[in-house]
Amino acid sequence: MTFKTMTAAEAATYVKNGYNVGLSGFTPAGSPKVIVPEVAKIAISEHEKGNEFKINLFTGASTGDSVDGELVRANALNYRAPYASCKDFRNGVNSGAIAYNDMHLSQMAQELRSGFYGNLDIALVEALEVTDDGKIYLTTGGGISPTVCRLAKTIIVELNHAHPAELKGFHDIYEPADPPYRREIPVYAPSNRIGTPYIQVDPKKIIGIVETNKPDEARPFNDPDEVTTKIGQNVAKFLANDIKNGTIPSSFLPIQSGVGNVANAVLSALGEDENIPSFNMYTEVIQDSVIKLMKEGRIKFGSTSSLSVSSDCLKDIYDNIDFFKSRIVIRPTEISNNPEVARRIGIISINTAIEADIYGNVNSTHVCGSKMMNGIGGSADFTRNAYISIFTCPSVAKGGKISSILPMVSHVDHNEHSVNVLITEQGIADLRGKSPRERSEIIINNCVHPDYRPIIREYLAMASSGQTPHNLHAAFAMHTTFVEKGDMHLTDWNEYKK
Ligand code: 0RQ
Repeated sequence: MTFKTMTAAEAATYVKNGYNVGLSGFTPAGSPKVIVPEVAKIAISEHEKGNEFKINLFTGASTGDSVDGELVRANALNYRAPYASCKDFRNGVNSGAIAYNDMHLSQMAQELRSGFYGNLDIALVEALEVTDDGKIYLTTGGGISPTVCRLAKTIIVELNHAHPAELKGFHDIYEPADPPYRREIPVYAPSNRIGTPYIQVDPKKIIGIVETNKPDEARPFNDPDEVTTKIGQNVAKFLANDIKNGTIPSSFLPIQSGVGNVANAVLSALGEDENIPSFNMYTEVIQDSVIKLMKEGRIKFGSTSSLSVSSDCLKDIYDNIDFFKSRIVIRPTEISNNPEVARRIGIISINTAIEADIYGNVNSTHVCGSKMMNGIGGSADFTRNAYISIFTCPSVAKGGKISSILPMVSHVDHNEHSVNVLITEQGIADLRGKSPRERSEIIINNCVHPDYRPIIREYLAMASSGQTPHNLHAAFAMHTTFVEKGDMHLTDWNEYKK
């Protein structure tokens, strides 16, 4: 069977108003790049004619600007799940124009299979190769591809020649059966392979192939600075101490690390600390720092759902592809982030907070309780099931006008029962085995910026009773001071003393 080749513009005509569309990829890595901008053009032209044109979009994680950016600017997104990090998208969500279901990444595929979202009309999938009998070899991202390919009524493949044929073999495709037929997922170590290097689909569903030659839309990271380096060093110090006292075995445990500037700096610091042994990763994104540490022998193996790296770094991987092929496996997110596997292999999770409170609750998603930043991503898939769960953040944001540690978080993503350790550039709060009152002492002493320590101490003095002492009149006073005055330095608690 030879598939019909078509232009991106022709492929886009198969995407209709109101369609549920599933995409390949995880972050811009492995996301389709040329068809969606053509869908956005159709939307603009339909809107000019006075017609409705919006789609519902399901992905592995964030995508590139050619997906979220183009669709938002064309006002062509009705609904989106489960994660996005594009600025235009953020504005669209916070204005109320887009319905966004921010959810755990490990659950997206299962929820699609459960039928919570209705039928999937079409899958747009970036691939290295498609065989006549329906074997699809993916590129740099795993995401929800196996599930969307199986569920969608039709599939269009973007065959991207920017990726070398040698990338074939990086993927380990495995889709669990649904309850009550599900068995254990037999991953006992990050390097275990349990599936096939391709997705098998019914070839009759592939209605077209669009040939492209476009690199992944890599996002640059800020280089580690004084604050993020200090946070990383504190994480390394904490882990080295846990190895020394035997809490972590001397052979170490697999590391999961989130996405972003802080996570990138933390991994670099772990690599540089000689008290941390060489380690494996069981994670959802491999960023530039991981590749560097693999070349130095500091990271031995990485299980991931994407190679979310800069263009130079991807070129480096492709130039040394045999070296990396034996050290990296790319999995569907349902497996890379699987709670069962994370708990079994005993991961150490390291994710980033937007804000945390004095009892150890963490907000990773919302600014001042209502404005979405990116989403929860996979952070809770790992945090809730980790052997040790760590959250990091700078103690202050926006030049010191915001304290990242507050009396009460304005939104909860990870609660006090799941968060083991909080680390800022100020220090380490080891919350394991502590009561809420004990936790508040350690967090204020070790993690809060000295500028905000007296302010938060004063709050605590006003909140004297209960298992988890709070003063509900004052719990959000630092947030409201920021909203009103642009700065959280609250000078007078008197009006809250009721
Ligand atoms: O704003 O971009 O305007 O400068 O948030 O902050 O310090 O650069 O940190 O890039 O590591 O991102 C939590 C957003 C951190 C990210 C978050 C502002 C700050 C800056 C970015 P600017 P930094 P990072 C794996 C796991 C949730 C999902 C997750 C994230 C911007 O790590 O999205 O972990 N995590 N997924 O100024 C107002 C505060 C703030 C604040 C920071 N308290 N109030 N603004 N900022 N703290 C990945 C996947 O699942 C795919």
